[in-house]
Amino acid sequence: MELGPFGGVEVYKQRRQKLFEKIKSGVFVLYAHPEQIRNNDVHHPYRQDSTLHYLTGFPEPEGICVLTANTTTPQFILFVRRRDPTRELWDGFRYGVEGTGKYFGADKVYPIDEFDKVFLDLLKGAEKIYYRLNENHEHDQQILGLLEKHKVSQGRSNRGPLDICDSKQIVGEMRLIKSAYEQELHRKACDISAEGHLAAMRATKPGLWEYQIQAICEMEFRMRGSERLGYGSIVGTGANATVLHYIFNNDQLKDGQMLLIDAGAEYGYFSGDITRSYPVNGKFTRSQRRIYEAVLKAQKATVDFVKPGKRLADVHKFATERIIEQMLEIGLMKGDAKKIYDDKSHAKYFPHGTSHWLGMDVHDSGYYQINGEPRILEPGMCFSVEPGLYVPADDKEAPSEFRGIGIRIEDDVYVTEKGCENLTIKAPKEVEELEEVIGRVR
Ligand SMILES: [Mn+2]
Repeated sequence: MELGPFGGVEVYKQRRQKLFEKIKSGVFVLYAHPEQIRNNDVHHPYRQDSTLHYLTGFPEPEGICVLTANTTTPQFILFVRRRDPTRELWDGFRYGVEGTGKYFGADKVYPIDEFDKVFLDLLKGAEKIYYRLNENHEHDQQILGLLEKHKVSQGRSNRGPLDICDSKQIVGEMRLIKSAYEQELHRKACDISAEGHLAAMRATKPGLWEYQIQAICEMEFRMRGSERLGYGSIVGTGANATVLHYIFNNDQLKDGQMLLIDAGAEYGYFSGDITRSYPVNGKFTRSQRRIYEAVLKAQKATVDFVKPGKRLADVHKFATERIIEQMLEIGLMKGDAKKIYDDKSHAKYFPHGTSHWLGMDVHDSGYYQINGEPRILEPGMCFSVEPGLYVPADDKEAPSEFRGIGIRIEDDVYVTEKGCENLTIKAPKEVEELEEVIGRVR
């Protein structure tokens, strides 16, 4: 096992440096993600909170990161679990106080059980604290209790407790614009994700089960160096593809159906997010091809539309207009395009947004609006472009040829100086490319 943070301490130090400048005379406090119980004494696989990872690279649960800008020199302080031979025998290695100090570049490291005492000292002279409320009740109790003690310790001041600002919003704005190094990691996550989709396509054939296709896709992720998934994979055959967040993945692929896979690998804590839809038997029927190409045209036009100065709201409006045009073209809807847009009746078949921020979290941090206005796109922002059409199997209004078909095509794009870069183009999406690879096990 390689010790220390992924990629070395320097990158985390630079991020903290930027944050110190923003928090001025405040104290910033952030808890590690708690472990989650699956059943009895079995835990879900542990993954660190993205914001805590972003600032420290520290991978363990039950840690707290404190950044103090109220001191003469800014301090980076970590509270961590003590080493414990018995617990380590059962649950594995811990850095402990000494190891954390050695590998993570902290100015000071304390055992987590000393947090209450030390934190009160750290609050001296602070003007406010940065903390995310309402994410974890126990953490809230601890912090609010300490703020009350801090207030009492000031004697009669007529002041209330210190002001609380949100910790994750301030870092979220930093995380939204990715550095060249971050883009490099993200590009790799997207490459690996595309390779997983390609492997799944090659293996797809009637008779397999959704969870088997899932396993092939995820095995390729892992074999290419992805430690874990960016999110739970969605593999839906036939009408299962019309369920947006289908999670059962336990149905059998049948000849003549379309298959939808929404899956992404994580690399260096960055997540890919790709969706592809294609015929189980490797050959589009005429109807499948018509509805597929309707979404494909809208999706490609929307990727081309992305450039700095536009807003995500513009991207969504553009995608929606293209999808409506295409629905009218293939006869999925009838009527006037503008009227459909205005009364939102397209939402019956295209019910979700076109994009979300993408980064260390698949639905990444960063404001979507500033002062109530959709924000302007800038180089270094990354998001998904994922229009879709979903026709319920029992929809009497839709032409029968399209019933029970769900199509989503999703790529991940970076805003560049002049336009955008599509990071997931290696996952085939053209009809001819798909027909070439489906079922062709290497
Ligand atoms: Mn997505």
